[in-house]
Amino acid sequence: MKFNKKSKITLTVLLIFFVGIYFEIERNMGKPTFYKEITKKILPQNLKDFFKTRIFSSKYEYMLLENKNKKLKKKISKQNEMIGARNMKISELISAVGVINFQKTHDELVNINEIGEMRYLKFGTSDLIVGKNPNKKALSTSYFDFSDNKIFLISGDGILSYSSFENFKVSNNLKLKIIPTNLKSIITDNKFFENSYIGVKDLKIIDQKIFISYSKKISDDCYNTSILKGDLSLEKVSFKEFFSPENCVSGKNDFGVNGKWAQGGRIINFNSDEILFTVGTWGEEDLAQDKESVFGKILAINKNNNKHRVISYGHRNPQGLTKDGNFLIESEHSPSGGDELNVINLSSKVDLNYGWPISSYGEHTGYEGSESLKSELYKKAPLHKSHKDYGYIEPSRHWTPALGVSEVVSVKNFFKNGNNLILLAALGDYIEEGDRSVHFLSFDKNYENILNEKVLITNERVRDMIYIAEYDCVALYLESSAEIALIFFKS
Ligand SMILES: [Ca+2]
Repeated sequence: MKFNKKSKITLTVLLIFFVGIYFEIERNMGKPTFYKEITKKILPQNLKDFFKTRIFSSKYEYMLLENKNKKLKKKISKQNEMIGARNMKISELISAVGVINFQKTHDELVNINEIGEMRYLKFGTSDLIVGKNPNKKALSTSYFDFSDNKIFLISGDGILSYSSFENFKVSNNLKLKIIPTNLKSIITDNKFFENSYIGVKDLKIIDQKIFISYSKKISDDCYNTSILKGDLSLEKVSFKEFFSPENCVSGKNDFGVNGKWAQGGRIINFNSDEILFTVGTWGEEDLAQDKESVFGKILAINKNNNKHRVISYGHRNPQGLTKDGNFLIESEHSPSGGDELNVINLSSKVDLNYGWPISSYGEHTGYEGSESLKSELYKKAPLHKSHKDYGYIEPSRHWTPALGVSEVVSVKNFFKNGNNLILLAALGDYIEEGDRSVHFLSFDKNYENILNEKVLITNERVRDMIYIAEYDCVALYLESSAEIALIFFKS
């Protein structure tokens, strides 16, 4: 067959025209366009289907999946809202009943080398249902303290209760009595009552005063970690603002990472005038190096006038804190890897700077695959693999992969030779990495070296831990399945 010049030009023009149409339709697939309106009218359905499924097959399938994904996301968020509303209703009903029921689920003797034999008891509940780690599926997050021979427990969504400690020793079925509070009138942020990162962060009783730390919403998506305080009573506790900074960190801060998990929030007694309080960075990492800012710090706060001073800084997310004489032992979450255990020597003359976010053995996360955000993060926060070389204090121990470090307690006078025993709780997911466990760390006399590390696997995220000297017992709150565990040392 032979083409003349005219038909060649016509064919070329037609080819360009159809290729143009193909790309134009492909480009606009899934969007409401002018062409779509026309094709809708002039093309029969079977021809439309043919084009969609054969000619534009991959793009068409992608579009279908994208639509499906959007619908599913909408459905999930609606269901989460419904679950949130139901949880609030259940919490109200439980509060009206006035007790939280716990049943004994476990009672055995365990033996750890160089620590000795211990009795390990567990009590579980199905009455507490609000978890404060939405990703890791904590069934219920709670915190507790011991005072006047009683265990006081507060759930992440603010249900306060107590039981005498004797009951834990003698009964299989425990009823923790609920103490009514005014929390629902103080806290108007719904996220506080839902499965979210927003909620109670610690409970501490000092001299008949009850302190709770919590994530406080200052303005839209802008939070800090604050403290409420009330007079301890078994009938009703009225909380008032105790420590509430004006500043907050926005979910859209300069670092571009929404760091709602980095809140800190631990409270311990410091001296007759002050408490100690840990505050995380909430994702605005460079605030840890700014001495004027409360974020990324361990603060001493006056019990009467609420004035604060910085004890140490350069912390990311200090989740555990305990005091032994002139030493503070602090645990701290890094983003990915590089969880730290730090010793803070209060009699030391050096600047108590622990390096975040200039030095860290961890790496950044939360940039969700965006290489440009990642390189921005390392420009602002280089995470050098030495603290000492940059003038900061090295951690006593760091863990990669991370343990998900939580509370630390000091078990005083455990070793006859003057060495020190520190227990560290771990959250995380993988027991083979040391997560979901309690770590028994033996330090020498002045907390200079760790001599030994033994692990008790709980196979549950250990959120809170207290040492009860009167009973030589450690109490754990296990958040994966809402259990209180007690470990009695057998000396
Ligand atoms: Ca550090």
